[in-house]
Amino acid sequence: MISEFLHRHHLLGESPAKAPESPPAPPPAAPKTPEHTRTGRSAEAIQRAFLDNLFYLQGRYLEEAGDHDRYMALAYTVRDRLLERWIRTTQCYKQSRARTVCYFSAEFLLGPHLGNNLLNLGIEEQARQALAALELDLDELIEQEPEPGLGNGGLGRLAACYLDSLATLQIPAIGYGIRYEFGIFRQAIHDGWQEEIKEHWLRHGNPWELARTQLRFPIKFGGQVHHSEENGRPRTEWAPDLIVHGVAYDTPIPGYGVNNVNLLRLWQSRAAESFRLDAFNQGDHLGAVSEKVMAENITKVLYPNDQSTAGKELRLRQQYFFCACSLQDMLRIYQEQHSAHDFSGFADKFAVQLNDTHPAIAVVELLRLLVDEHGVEWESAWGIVRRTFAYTNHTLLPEALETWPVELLGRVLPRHLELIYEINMRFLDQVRMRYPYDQERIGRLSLIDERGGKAVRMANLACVGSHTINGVATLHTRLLQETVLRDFYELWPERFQNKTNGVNPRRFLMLSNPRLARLLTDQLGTEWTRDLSALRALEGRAGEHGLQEVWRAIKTAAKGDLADWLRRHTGVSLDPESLFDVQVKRIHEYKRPHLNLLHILTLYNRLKHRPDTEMAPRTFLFGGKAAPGYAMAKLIIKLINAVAWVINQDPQVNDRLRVVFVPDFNVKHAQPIYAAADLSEQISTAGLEASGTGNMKLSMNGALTIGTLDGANIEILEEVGADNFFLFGLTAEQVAQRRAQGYAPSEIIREQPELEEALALLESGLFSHGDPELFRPLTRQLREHDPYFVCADYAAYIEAQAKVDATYRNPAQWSEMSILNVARIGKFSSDRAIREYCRDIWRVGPVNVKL
Ligand code: 26Q
Repeated sequence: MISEFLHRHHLLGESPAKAPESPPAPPPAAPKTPEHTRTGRSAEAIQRAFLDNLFYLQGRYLEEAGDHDRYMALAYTVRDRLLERWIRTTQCYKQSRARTVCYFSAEFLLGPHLGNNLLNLGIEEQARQALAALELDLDELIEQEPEPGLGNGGLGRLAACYLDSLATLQIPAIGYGIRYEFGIFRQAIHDGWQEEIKEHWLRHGNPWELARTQLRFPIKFGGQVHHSEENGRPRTEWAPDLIVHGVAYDTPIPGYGVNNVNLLRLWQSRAAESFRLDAFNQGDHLGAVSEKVMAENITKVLYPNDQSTAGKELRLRQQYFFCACSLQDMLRIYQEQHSAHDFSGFADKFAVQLNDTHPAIAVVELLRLLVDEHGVEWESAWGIVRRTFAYTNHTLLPEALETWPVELLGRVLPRHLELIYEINMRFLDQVRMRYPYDQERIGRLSLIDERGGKAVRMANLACVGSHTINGVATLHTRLLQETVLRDFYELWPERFQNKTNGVNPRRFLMLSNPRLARLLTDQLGTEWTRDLSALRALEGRAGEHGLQEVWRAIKTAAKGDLADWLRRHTGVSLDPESLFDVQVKRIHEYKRPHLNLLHILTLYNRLKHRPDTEMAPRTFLFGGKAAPGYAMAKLIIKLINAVAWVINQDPQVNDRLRVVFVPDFNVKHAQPIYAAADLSEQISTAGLEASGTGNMKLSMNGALTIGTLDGANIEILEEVGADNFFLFGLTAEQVAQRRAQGYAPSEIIREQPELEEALALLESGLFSHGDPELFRPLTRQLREHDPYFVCADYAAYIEAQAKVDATYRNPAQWSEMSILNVARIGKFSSDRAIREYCRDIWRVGPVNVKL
């Protein structure tokens, strides 16, 4: 059975057919009554639609069309098939009067749509056939799509996984965010250094969105607030000095294998045409034009730093802009369906999830809309707010906790600052009753940090305005309760929950790794695609020789694909038989890519000293972007590339060691990397990675993890078992202890000659054309402060890596462990995570959509 599978799918040879399900079907044949061109799901209807769109939308005959035209024609063909479901979904949701989840996020890192939408609609095979009959290759068209990079990393990608799962679980949901004109920069590597290239992802048009130009809201900025009285009631008027319009752009989010198609609504800023007309007419042309530029700048570009918060005014404007648009949109929907004056049912209609503090200003904005614009009493308005919002925290790094200088917030959002002070006064009155003499605690809980330049603490605002606060992995939630949010936990323990992250198995297994997906379906049926825990059925078979053989063949084939791609894009050639050791993620010191490098340098030194050292040949793959202003992260990228050059050219070692930095790591490039990985590097300093999600994606694709007890690694280890995980390093508690005791890396370096030798090699100039100073900032930091405990974990890491090597040299053992990893990874599906959010936080249920 197994070997039949191998041969049927050409797993041992090259070029696989890609679809995970259904056997090859006959060429397109016209059904009896031809299906509608815009909605039919047969290969025949899809082919007709494709040719129609090619002609009528792209203005091309097949013969003269380029790849881009073909991609667009197919994209429109798929969009048409989404539209009827989308409209039907809106109707069904409206009729059901169900509660709608509104996921507020400054980032949605969706990745390319075409492959995903074909898969979720269940028409991939038909599309493949339709194109094949025209001698076109579906995968080549899928390859054409540019990545819409509207996010930095984990947090943005999590939002995208959650949107897919919400639709798949048939939950009425809207994603609200920003339509950045420029997403995350494209990373190029020149002379080993990262260069940032601006990425105009909309240049060739975006077939996946519909501009709703009629759906626009005015958003105010700056100016003054006037207080007066009207019929004995206080009246507040905000006279802004700038009004910007927010225009809605809608993207359909189809669920997998259901008719539900949910909505992602992103806001773009436009100048309000009439606002400065008077100025323009009075001759202030420049003033009017500069305001237009100012207005349209708001959604121009995504901030590319993922773990630090430079208090930039434009960032605050972005945050407020999208929250204010979204809340006005929700009030409009509410008023269409309910009374226009009674807002007491608002929280029953909507559940808002705040994706970190980036949208936390929404708490104040909803309060303002209710109190100032709809005349709701403070107490009831605040009750509505508190029942509406819930807040997810994604970080423990103190430098990543958002604050806004009071001066800045007051200038951009004067009314909001007043409201924040009022919320704070009422909140602190409560706190004082509970802790009458505890001034320090009151100071820590306050929404305003009064030390130094006053600043508004957005995490405190999010906590006060939410009914539920959650962390993203068990350890992270515990550390939140013990450290950053300790005072809030002591005050309101009942508000805290854990929701361990999950990832979308459709994108990160079915699309990323079609061979493995096909094997799983062949062996287990399709249940696992909707319920990942069904992979457990593989557990008892992990020792089967035949299964292991196919398992290895599938991995080797994926490694071959990646090697081909890398040869074309970087010129480096790799051996698919070597161990693919992968660290792909944003480059940050706390994730410790330099610990990985120290291991590579250690192996290099060993091979140089003892050329006959036995080891499984290894390919070290790195990928990830550094924030443009983060000098140390950029130096680490330079170092990875420099080490790669020296090692890959050195005939004494390059039969056993290869190093590659994959440029421009993004969702699209990630998929084939996940499929090809043998070893997943999850080596952050314990206590610093909130969860990690790449760890889940890699393990889901059969990579074994070498990792610390950090974030979700701990739960992955619990699931797959300690025997199937390479654990090393200090625990979060030990790190905290060592930090408190005063940690001195120099002592450790003295006791670890191989570590000293690796550092000395960096300082030798070998990787810097003889310049011993180039990497000095890095080695100095490691020798003197080592804030991320790289030296402290070095020995344990090297030892764990030796186990990796020994295990890999036993293919049966490695394969068994790999199969067990996949069999036991079900927990980390975003479907499981979303089910928990629905049950414990949002209290929402499914609405089935029938066509
Ligand atoms: C904030 C203010 C100003 C400019 C930028 C930012 C900003 C932008 C993005 C701050 C943080 C981010 C992104 C954070 C992030 O991706 N965190 C990751 O979230 C994942 C999903 O929960 C976790 O798995 C990771 O552990 C966590 O690092």
